Amino acid sequence: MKLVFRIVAVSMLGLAFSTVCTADVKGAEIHGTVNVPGAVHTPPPRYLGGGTSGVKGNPQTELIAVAVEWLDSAMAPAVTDTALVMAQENTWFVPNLLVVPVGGQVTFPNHDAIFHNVFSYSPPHSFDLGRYPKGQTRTVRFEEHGIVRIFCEIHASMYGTILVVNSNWYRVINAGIPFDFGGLPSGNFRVIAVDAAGRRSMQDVHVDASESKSVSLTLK
Ligand SMILES: [Cu+2]
Repeated sequence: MKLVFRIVAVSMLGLAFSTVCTADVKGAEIHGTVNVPGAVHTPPPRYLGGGTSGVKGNPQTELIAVAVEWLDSAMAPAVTDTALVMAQENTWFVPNLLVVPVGGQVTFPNHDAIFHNVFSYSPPHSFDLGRYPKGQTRTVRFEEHGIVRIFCEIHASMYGTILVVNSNWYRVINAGIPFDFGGLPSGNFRVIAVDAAGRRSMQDVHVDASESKSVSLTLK
């Protein structure tokens, strides 16, 4: 009698499990667009110490980092030991926008013939790497999720942003290009978008299994 009950219970569990798996095969999807109101302020051209190249406006300001964080799970994102790169080039941070998972690293090589500094006062991770010359680099590991604004104390025109996400669903897109994240579990998500100037937008959204939801974010 006991054995029969156990077999029935196990097969019911198996049925429930396979039903969940079937429903999650496609997964939920969040897609949408990020609206960028007006152009980012572009500082005037700056000239390097060597005097060889006048530097044009920052061509990267139309990039947007976008991610969805799963609010129902504290699961740590997958991280590799490979650091992303935010270089100092022609008195800019290049690229000046990155998105990294919590625990990820960013390296800041100086490619210019002048000294630069890299610092942030942002609460998720304030740091100051000091001044260093061409050919040197420093690496920072980001352990808290949030938006980290990056600056150089020597050159006020240098700015960048690193979006640190507690998620495996993230990417950098061009402004105006729709994004989509598929294969999501059902549940509650926070969609986060930020640009290099630190303008941001967030929206919470719930998706059921296999549901596809659209969001529209406007950076402020
Ligand atoms: Cu600098």
